[in-house]
Amino acid sequence: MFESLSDRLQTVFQKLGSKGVLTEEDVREGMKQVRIALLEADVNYKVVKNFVALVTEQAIGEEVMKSLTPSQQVVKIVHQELINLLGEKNEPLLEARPGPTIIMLVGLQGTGKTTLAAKLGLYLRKQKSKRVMLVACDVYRPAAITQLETLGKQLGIPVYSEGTDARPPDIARRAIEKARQDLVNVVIIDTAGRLQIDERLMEELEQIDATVQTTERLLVVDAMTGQEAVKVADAFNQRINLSGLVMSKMDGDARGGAALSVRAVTGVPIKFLSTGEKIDSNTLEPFHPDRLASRILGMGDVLSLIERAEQIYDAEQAKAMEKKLRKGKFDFEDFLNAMHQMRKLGPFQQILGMIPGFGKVVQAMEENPDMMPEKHLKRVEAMVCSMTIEERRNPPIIKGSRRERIARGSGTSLEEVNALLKQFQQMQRMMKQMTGGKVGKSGRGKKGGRGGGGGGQIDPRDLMGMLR
Ligand SMILES: Nc1nc2c(ncn2[C@@H]2O[C@H](COP(=O)(O)OP(=O)(O)O)[C@@H](O)[C@H]2O)c(=O)[nH]1
Ligand SMILES: [Mg+2]
Repeated sequence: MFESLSDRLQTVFQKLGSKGVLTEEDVREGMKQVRIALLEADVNYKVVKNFVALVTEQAIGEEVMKSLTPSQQVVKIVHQELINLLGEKNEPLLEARPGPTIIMLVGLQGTGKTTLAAKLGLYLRKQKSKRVMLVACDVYRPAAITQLETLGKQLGIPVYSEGTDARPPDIARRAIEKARQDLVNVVIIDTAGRLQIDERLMEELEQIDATVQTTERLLVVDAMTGQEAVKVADAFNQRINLSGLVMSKMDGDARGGAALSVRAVTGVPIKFLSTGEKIDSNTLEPFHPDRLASRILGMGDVLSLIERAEQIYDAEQAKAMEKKLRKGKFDFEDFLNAMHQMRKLGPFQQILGMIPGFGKVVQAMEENPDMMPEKHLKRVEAMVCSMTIEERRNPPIIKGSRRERIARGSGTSLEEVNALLKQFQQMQRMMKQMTGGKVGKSGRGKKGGRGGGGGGQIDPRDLMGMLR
């Protein structure tokens, strides 16, 4: 999502940047292009108009025009206005005191409510250490209840359900009683959807809310539905005082207009982005306006990447690996290990796309599958897997006939094996240089205590820093 918009905007700014001195005319022409780019991304017409007016007014101001880097100032203004448009800052979930916190998920059919119930449950348990309960209030389709129960079972999260005969407000009330008994912190209520806004559904949602006094009323918005999504959000908000929005299906190829318009039109904050059918901690992320704005402008999203790295970061393993690095004993087994860790971060091109300036690279790779790093990595992995344990631990013994055997075993060529071994040698040399002698000059030195033996560990943040 946003690739095409991101591309267009970057082209506009490149053009402005190539000019050095900017005239008011240049800025206005640039803003015209920005306007077209936003409209083509399906951003709401009024939102675009307002956005362009705000940016233009600031950009043709004297301070910008007379500054040393006018085009960069313009980018900065666009960045800031995008952040404002998206809601300024992350809005965390509200918590009820005393608990339990009650979250009601609402939205049209198929937007991803049930999927979100499970993702959110997992997120709250894993990241926030909450005891969670899911409640099945979509009583119109038996399959909906089974779906929630199956997800609950998979994740080990209890699901409260009374089948299809009870009324949703009553189910919700009894679920909350049960949650109190079981000392549950957060109750997530999955509700029914309709194909369109529907009076009876709205009444039912209002009744559930009136009965249990929900803490959060989150509307799940399908990002793929474009401007229609904005209309739906507006209609829901008129009836049910929404406390937040969740954009689902952000992994799709929609142009992104809904995500960019919905907050401005409804005034309701986006709280999460959901990016896949799979239920795991990589597919639900708290929404940060500044990060998305940076992503759109091709400044990358290093912060989200770091957060993700920290989630999978295994301190024990990192410490062990670091020790080996210091001794120059990093071998192919460690390499394989590191690769598996990295894979947990998510698909490679998605990770690359979060790094500033790599948006274009990712696009090129998607157009030319042979360039996919994933593909290359698979070949490397095959080669390493074709080595014996002894060879992995002691790469220098891999000579002539061993190399041929590895090439055959992994379905690669001798040249590839040679290249890999050469790269590995170079990497080892580089690592020895980096870790040998004076460590920790970069200043992250967390616990002070520099100088003493066994200092800091490898921190994913430092690794990310290297990529910048
Ligand atoms: N690609 C993608 N598919 C999703 C996402 N969220 C949900 N889905 C899929 O959309 C369909 C409807 O989801 P569901 O949770 O049953 O929607 P509900 O009717 O609102 O409860 C299912 O096939 C989900 O797997 C998402 O973020 N990305
Ligand atoms: Mg459902």
